[in-house]
Amino acid sequence: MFRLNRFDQSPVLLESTNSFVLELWMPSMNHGSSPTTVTKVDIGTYLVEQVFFIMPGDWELRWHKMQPETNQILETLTLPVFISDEEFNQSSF
Ligand SMILES: [Cu+2]
Repeated sequence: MFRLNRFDQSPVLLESTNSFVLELWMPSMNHGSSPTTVTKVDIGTYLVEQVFFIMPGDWELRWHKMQPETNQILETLTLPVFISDEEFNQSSF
């Protein structure tokens, strides 16, 4: 589960009329992973499933705020995440 908060302490709208998409991207190799699914659980809380890091290394979680009618990206919050060999091996079964 992922709660969207801003690191700079700027206020976050309690309710958003936008939809959200989480893109998994590996910048060093210029590829992503299969699309995730995002489901709204509560105001400001979203459940993300189908999150598959297909290899270890440096990834980016690109959290896109979408305009629902046009499906246009309005804003992107990028969070770096490192998947170690150990974590990768533990997650594949
Ligand atoms: Cu890669």
